[in-house]
Amino acid sequence: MELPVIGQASGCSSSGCGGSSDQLAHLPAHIREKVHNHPCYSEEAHHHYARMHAAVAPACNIQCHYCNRKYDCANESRPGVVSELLTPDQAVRKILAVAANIPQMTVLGIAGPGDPLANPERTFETFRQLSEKAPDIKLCVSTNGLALPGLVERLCEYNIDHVTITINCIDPEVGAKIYPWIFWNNRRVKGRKAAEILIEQQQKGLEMLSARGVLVKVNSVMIPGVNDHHLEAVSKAVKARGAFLHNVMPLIAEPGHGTFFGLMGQRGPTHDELQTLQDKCAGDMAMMRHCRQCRADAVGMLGEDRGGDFTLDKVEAMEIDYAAAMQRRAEVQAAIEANREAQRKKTGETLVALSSLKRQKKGPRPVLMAVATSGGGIINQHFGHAREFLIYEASSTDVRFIGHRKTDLYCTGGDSCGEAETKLQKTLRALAGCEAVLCAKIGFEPWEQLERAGIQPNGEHAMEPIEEALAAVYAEMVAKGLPEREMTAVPYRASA
Ligand code: CLF
Ligand code: SF4
Repeated sequence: MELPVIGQASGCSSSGCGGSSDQLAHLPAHIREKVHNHPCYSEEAHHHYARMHAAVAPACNIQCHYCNRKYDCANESRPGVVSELLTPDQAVRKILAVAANIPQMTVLGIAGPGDPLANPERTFETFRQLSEKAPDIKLCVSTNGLALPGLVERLCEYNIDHVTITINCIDPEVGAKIYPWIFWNNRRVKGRKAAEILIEQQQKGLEMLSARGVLVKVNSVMIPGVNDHHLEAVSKAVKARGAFLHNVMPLIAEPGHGTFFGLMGQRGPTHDELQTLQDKCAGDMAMMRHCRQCRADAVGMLGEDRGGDFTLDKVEAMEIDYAAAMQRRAEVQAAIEANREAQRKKTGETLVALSSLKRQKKGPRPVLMAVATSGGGIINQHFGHAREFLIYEASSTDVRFIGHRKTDLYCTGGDSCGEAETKLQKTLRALAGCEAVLCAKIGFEPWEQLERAGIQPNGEHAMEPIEEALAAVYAEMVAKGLPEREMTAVPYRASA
């Protein structure tokens, strides 16, 4: 499946982090067409378009040490986790209902809760019905890759243009520490041999898909001390075999999730460790940095989950006129594209704010900034309503997207662990290392506390495009003189 799981299952990105205007401009037109409205394959698109997952695939053919699919919790947001397992017929009804109610939903992914290709009949029946009933929806699948080579033809039959393979290693010695077993040719294979077979199948499947022009994204779970040193080599290898994008995601491991890594106390990476590795891999490969490690039944924009609005009983009660919905979808998506084009032009013009800095011989140091947004590529969220912040690095050369931080997913892991913290304290912790936070509005108390923590709140750029506003704030900070500053490392930790 997509990200690892209760822990995570196998998730999905873009070169989007680089800058300012159209990140897809360098791609050939037919590829741009495939990714321009895919929220995972294009960082820019994730501000505007939504995806949903159909949880039709319960079984898995391997075991990952970061996965436990039994877990379900309203606050859970890791791949592999679902509230309702659906039949293909139920899934298609739900997808049509979501498409009618969320016109910016452009992609349907099957990502679990097990492995979609270990459940080929359920997966392909869902794709078959959808390709007939909702041909405007892009189809996407995420797999561990074990069964992939044998199913490439069927994936192509339904025009599935986007496939994610979770590849955590290319060395069986490393693999044996991540995968205790696989189910292969009707028997369980363990240890190094299991990893060898899995790696071979993953690489073969990747080559076959690339040869057919399918866009393959590779997800890798960064597991400190296990495969972190190895993922640069993975990035090179998958690029050589035609992967389009690499998504290095942090391990999520908590004892309460019941995964092997969680119970063994295996830690996840810090923000800095993750970013450093992503930057190293980026030398060879386009990187995805906006992944939200979605549940296998997620619905909505990345980072939000509207699954509760589309439970089976609610869907059954809905009257859906899909012909009318198609019309509305086309209108809404045309308006989004017009808006994106206008934003790109405006940002291109106003990034001029950086142009005087670019001319300096030794540019000023970069600055991390946080943004509160509810989508649309603009600063439009109240500080107190933000459940996550987008993190950007502004420098004299560009404004680049670094990642996102959830306000309730962080902990230093130290003595304060387990103590009751206010949401504001958690938010301050999540914003460690940032020097400014841009939002639509902010109250007096958080303003004071942010300033005390060395983070400058800024509500002056409400409703402005994100990159344009960040460039302007950076230019102002430089003009006032940037103080020396050290970064703080904050580990990932899923909330209890
Ligand atoms: Fe889903 Fe994955 Fe398709 Fe996206 S998710 S199957 S490519 S439609 Fe996206 Fe979610 Fe990250 Fe996956 S944010 S976990 S990368
Ligand atoms: Fe879990 Fe299977 Fe996905 Fe691994 S591949 S994370 S075991 S569902």
